[in-house]
Amino acid sequence: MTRFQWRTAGESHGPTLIGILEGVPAGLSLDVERVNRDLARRQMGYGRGGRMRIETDQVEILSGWKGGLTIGAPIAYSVKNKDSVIERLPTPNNPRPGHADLAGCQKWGHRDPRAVLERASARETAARVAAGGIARQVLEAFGIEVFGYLTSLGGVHCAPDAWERAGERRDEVRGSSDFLSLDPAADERMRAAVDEAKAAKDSLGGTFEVRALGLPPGLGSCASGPERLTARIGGGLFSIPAIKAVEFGIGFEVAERRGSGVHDGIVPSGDGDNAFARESNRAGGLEGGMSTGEPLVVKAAMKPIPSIRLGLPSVDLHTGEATQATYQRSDVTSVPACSVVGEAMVALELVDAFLEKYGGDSMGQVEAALAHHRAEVAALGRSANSESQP
Ligand code: EPS
Repeated sequence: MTRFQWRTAGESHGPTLIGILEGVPAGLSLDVERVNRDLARRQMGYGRGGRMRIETDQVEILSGWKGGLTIGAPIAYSVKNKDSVIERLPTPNNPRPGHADLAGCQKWGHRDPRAVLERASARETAARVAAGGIARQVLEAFGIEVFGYLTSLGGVHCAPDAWERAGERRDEVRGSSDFLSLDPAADERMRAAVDEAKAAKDSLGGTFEVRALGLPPGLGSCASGPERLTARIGGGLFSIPAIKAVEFGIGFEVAERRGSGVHDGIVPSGDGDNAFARESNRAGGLEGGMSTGEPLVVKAAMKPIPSIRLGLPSVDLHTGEATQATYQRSDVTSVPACSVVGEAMVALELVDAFLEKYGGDSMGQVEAALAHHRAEVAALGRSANSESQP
């Protein structure tokens, strides 16, 4: 069993979403307002529907801290729903292609797709962002930054060097984009794409990237499949509703190039902490299912939202007759929000792997284990250097 665990519960239009986090070390100074800013960021993005004007997501920490510091006990929290109308909403009889409606009714034997969609709804991801916001604060205390941003929407792509151009100003640049991208110059074209899709009664998907900086080498393991960090981060991203593809580093392009054009040469770094560096980072920061110490770079594709005003072919669950899928209310797109959820999922997977490796009951114990490993990595570099001496 891993040291770090998280769970969420709650329906989209029920009274509240709740979450429990276990394994957060004692002694973390938890900034709740920062978690609330993460939640507010998830509500952003041009193309959201009416629901986002109703909700103002705020986390309430219910347990696991005292005087602003975590105490090592499970952290329970809630994010309340203002639109708590589950018992009054009509039954959407005609399942939406692309949503969980039909497969869920077939799974549980429900006659009412609402019994399925209330949990399948992306509303649940608000609870994940709160968990990820706490996970990110654990990682940041050890110098690790996790950063998600949108890279394309409805076929409109951001500049490929947007990350490099934003540099240290990435937080500010992302905050200035209506789409949470690092290329605000693309906003206008994206806004036009959203307006066109809306006028056509349709929806849009897109891609986002998550990067993690400051990771020590050796998180995860090659010793068994489920321990591989690639599987864990990939699984975490695929657990987000609507994610259809995930790529690490150059991703699918690995299949097109020769080995020499894929693998990242190992070179002396001249750095006393880690004597080994890479000529490139096409692997996206992972080798053998472990972190290499280079930045983690992972990209994901979100499909367009299945609630489409246009109405796709469906069948009435009660009469069995061909008809159109039920439409109630929806976003045109929520890829910007999904980039925030992706950031949270990567943070949750990384904190799990981090605490698995350096786990201790308190932040101080984790710090000591990390310092010990850092010293080992530095020593490996020194022995490599001394063996290369005549
Ligand atoms: C969603 C449908 C919409 C979205 C919702 C996800 O909600 P409603 O059915 O209330 O109009 O707004 O997303 C959120 C509420 C959220 O917080 O992200 C769906 O069908 O998945």
